[in-house]
Amino acid sequence: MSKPIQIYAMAKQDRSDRVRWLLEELNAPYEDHFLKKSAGEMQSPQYLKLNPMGRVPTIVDGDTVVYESGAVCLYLADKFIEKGLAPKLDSAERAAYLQWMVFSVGSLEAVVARMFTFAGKTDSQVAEIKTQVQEQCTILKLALNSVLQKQDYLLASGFSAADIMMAAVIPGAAEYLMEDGSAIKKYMDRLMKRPAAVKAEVFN
Ligand SMILES: N[C@@H](CCC(=O)N[C@@H](CS)C(=O)NCC(=O)O)C(=O)O
Repeated sequence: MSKPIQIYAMAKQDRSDRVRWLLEELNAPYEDHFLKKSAGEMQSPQYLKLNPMGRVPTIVDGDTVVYESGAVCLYLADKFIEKGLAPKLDSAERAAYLQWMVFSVGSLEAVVARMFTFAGKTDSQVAEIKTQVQEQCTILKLALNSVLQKQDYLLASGFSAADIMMAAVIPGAAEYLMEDGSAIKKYMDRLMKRPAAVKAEVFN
């Protein structure tokens, strides 16, 4: 058994959710360290040495420190590549896998995160943000539907770390991405029931 991966987070439902879900799927040991923002722990000199932005998640694996949830999941799926949640470097599916991993944070989460910026905004500003998110989601769904209407997971070979990244982000804009009966809703229904996701409390 490898040494436990140390996860720094604020709560199980922040962006550390995807890291914990992946580690549960990999059956790899980990230890959580929940930082108290109100007590200044995100900005402590010790934590800033790990993540100079004072954000979470960050992982420590022996001498290796990684932050940015997408990079953390890429790193962990490769570290335990024998578990089959990342295609090998010479696999024909490696390119699609990298594409979806980057899409999940770079394209999808960049839009979905706007749904969490309503504090202090007027009703008309909120309505404007929602309109922009809806417009962007319409475009992003073209990509997701192109695969999910023909297969159960992002990769034709089956479930991978890319599904964890995507499924952790989609519910943030459920009203624009998870319409009843849609391929994305059915995809989410499959993923949300996975025992590792339930154990990691990703969708609580
Ligand atoms: N792109 C980064 C985003 C990291 C991020 O913004 N995390 C939030 C929590 S989910 C955070 O640390 N916020 C700082 C704060 O609330 O002070 C990632 O995916 O890891």
